[in-house]
Amino acid sequence: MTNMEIPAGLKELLQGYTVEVLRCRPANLVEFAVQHFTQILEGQKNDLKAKKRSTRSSLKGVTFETKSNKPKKEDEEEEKDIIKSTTAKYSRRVSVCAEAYNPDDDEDDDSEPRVVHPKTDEQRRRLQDACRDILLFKTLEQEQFSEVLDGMFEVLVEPQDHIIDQGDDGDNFYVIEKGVYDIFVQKDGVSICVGKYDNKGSFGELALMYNTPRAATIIATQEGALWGLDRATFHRLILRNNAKKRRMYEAFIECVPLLKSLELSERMKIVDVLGVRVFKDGECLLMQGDEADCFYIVESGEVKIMIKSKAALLVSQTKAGQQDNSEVEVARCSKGQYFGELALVTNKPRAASVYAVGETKCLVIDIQAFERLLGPCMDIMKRNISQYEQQRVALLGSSVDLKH
Ligand code: 1OR
Ligand code: 1OR
Repeated sequence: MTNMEIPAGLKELLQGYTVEVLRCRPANLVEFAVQHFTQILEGQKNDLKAKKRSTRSSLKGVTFETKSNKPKKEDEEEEKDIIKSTTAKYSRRVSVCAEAYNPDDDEDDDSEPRVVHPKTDEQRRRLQDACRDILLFKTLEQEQFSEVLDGMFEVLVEPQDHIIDQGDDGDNFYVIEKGVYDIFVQKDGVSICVGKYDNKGSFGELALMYNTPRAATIIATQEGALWGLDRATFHRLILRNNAKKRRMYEAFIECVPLLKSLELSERMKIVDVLGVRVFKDGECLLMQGDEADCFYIVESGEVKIMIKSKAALLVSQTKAGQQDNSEVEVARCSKGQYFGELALVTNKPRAASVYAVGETKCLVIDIQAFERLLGPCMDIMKRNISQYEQQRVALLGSSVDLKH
């Protein structure tokens, strides 16, 4: 069986090639492949030369280097090879997908000194609270997460402050500690408010991830506090982690039926921003009536959907021995299925409560990323939403029947 193993890096190589084919649409696939892989090979040769030239001993004094043990170092080298092997001429600045693998080489270099902004205990506590639910941090190892916290700095804001202006170059990524921030996007020269952040969340990741101009303007509507993370630290920690995330989730995400209609590059952008959460058996993921800010895909385990309504009440009364305080199970979702889209699509509170059945792992996507990336899947979701409606009618009907 061992000789059946897929060589490390093969997937990434083929994926990189596929992305470039989709993007450049070359007439001759074979000729394009020769060009593409020659570029990568040349890149690798240059990297090797550069590696030999660089005096690795000078890295020894850097704080974050000293802690790493051998296997981790090898892992990081492998990570860098993936980052660099996909850095072909064709993927420079143009392809948003490939850019994620392409952190600026100099900024991403291990020799970049680790940034530490000293904080009081009180500041660190506030920072930790603000970062607890930040999806981009959810897949970081503990050590990387604490490096991120070290690298963050406090930014106090006044009403009407422009934190980010659309079109600018990206400097920092921001986590919200408090305050309300409007999101404006220019459409045909007119600035339209497309949403807001209300005392939680984060923004400013796109320009840093994909090396693109700022995609929106973010304006504080009241006094507030943010935590900034500079571009170099974001690259070093978040982008490297994203390369790992892509490797971990690309196979799974390709099998999610909802996302089938998306292009590979679009699915990879979802992977870049998703977070992962693990729930214990019986834990409540969503509460009916709550305000919604996330969308979920089950990675492993199962969830049950429970509703508390007149219809549910009628049904539960008919089921002997059911003691669920008028909540009734209406559906289950398992691996590859999604939930939590209804409130985001209809802009209403959660229509049902959701509980883990056994330990359950979910991929989580925030509302802004949902709106930005899942537009093409909207038809499928709307079709399924209309089925909820039919089901509701069916349930009502059956409960009435049973009563008589
Ligand atoms: P950035 O670095 O481009 C602006 O700087 C930030 O605004 C961006 O990262 C996101 O973090 C955030 N489209 C693009 N960026 C958005 C959006 C958005 N919402 C928040 N940001 N859309 C709105 C979705 C509610 C899509 C509008 C068509
Ligand atoms: P949400 O954001 O409202 C609860 O949060 C989620 O439960 C909801 O999105 C759906 O993703 C999911 N009625 C309402 N929500 C449902 C239903 C449902 N099934 C799953 N969800 N019905 C069951 C249809 C089989 C209708 C019940 C009367």
